[in-house]
Amino acid sequence: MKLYISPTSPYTRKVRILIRELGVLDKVEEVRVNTAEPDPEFADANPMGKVPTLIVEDQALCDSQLIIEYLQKQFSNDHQNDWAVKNHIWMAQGLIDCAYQWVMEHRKPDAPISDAILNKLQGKITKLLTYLDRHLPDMVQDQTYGITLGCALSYLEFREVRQDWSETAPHLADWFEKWKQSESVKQTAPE
Ligand SMILES: N[C@@H](CCC(=O)N[C@@H](CS)C(=O)NCC(=O)O)C(=O)O
Repeated sequence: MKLYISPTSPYTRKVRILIRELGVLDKVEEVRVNTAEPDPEFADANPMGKVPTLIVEDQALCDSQLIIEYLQKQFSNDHQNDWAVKNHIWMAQGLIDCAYQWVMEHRKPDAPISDAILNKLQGKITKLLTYLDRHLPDMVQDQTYGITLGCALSYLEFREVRQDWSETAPHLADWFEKWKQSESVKQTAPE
């Protein structure tokens, strides 16, 4: 399998951590791409031009959650059917989405940065952190949830989207310190 990656992408990191946790790194070739100037092979594989993209047999899987579900089915037979857990996975993904949009707002090439958009995103981030903090113990045993949440919190830190979140979410902050110690997390730190 070939996995198109960017080493700073939080979506990519979710998949890279899972691959290491499943012990299947030897089955995957990780190929760095520049999404701003995609090479033709990558552009052909994923018309959206986004990472991660997993090439498996002759098809391209073009979304991190889809790739995670595929890999779990192939290598661990781990299916999550609990809707509350699935919903939490999407909220943790929502935290990544808000943080990523916040970063993109700062990188707009021609338009001025909108304080209204930044404030709206920060408001959502606060609400998500509060919600996820409240429900942490019930959910965190789930592998996909833990990975998604860790990548989201790490991205807040890495891109300096939010500095003070440990006061908003003290349980998440404690959990995050432990999460950072695992080998798969250290190996995929953004560069
Ligand atoms: N929903 C997608 C989002 C992936 C995504 O937006 N990746 C970013 C990198 S962090 C990307 O490739 N951006 C380049 C672009 O949109 O052109 C997923 O979960 O895989």
